Amino acid sequence: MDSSQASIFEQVRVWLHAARHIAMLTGAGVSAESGVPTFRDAQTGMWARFRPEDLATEEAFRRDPQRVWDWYAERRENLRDVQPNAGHSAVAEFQQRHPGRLTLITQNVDGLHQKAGSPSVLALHGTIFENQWLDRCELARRPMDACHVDQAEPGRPPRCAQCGNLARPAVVWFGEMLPTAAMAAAEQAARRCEVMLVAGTSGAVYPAAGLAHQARAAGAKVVIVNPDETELDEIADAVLTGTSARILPRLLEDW
Ligand code: BJW
Repeated sequence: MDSSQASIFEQVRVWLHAARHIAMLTGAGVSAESGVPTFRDAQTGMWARFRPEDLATEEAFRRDPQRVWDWYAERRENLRDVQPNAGHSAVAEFQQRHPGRLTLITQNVDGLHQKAGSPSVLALHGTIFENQWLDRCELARRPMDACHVDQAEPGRPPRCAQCGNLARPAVVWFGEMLPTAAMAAAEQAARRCEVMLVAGTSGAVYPAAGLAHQARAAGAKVVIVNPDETELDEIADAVLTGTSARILPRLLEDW
């Protein structure tokens, strides 16, 4: 760390120390050092190999459920043995040491914050490990296991044996609303925090990225942790250039 980064780092530590409420927004980059690919990184991101509109929309699933199901099945398989990294652990330990002080908001669907021991996580884009019904109908109001998904053929998207409804991953695709309660809690945290930490996200996807704007408008300091430039840098009070597994443990260790 050069001397200018070191002084920004110390300034951010002072803001964090003084803050009664901290909001933290994380994205795919915080899981990169656990071996999970991001979406938009030029060489390694998933969108370097796939087009989002072919995979992460309801239209794509309706057009070719098997293709989308296979993509999620492969990602679920790849995530099975993945472990949280030092960044996830630092956040979880901070939340445990300071109950109620840091509201963790994630766009990630990989469950690694939860696996690291974060006691509370607002998961704005759902979870990759669960399914939900594609369509609403009388039978589909029942829990998934009541609808005979166990009769699905291996490797095929499960269908309700009674009504034919398809199961889909319980994630938020483009054009879909975010879970109302999680989004409301995230917006409240953005409005009341004194520091908004934004780690491992390109800041390209809304309404999640808008939380940093809301925090800034309400008077919070916005701090970015990322090895590369992001779309939120221009509204940031401080940019800490580096990876989350390297920076977060030092940023959040006890004063
Ligand atoms: C590291 C690192 C290391 C690397 N350490 N860092 C306003 C303006 C413009 C558009 C819109 C708008 N409002 C809504 C929209 C439309 C759309 C949108 O945002 N589009 C933009 C892309 C243009 N948003 C939506 O459609 C959302 N829904 C919605 O708005 O509904 C409203 C509505 C109204 C009325 C009717 C109906 C609806 C839904 C968005 C859902 C996003 N879903 C996905 C897929 C989830 C499921 C899955 O995983 O398959 O969520 S897309 C993908 O992007 C995923 C991510 O959560 C999300 C954000 O990506 P993230 O996490 O930032 O990853 P990357 O790859 O972009 O960045 C990684 C970063 O890590 C980089 O910066 C690296 O440098 C960094 N990094 N290594 C730290 N070691």
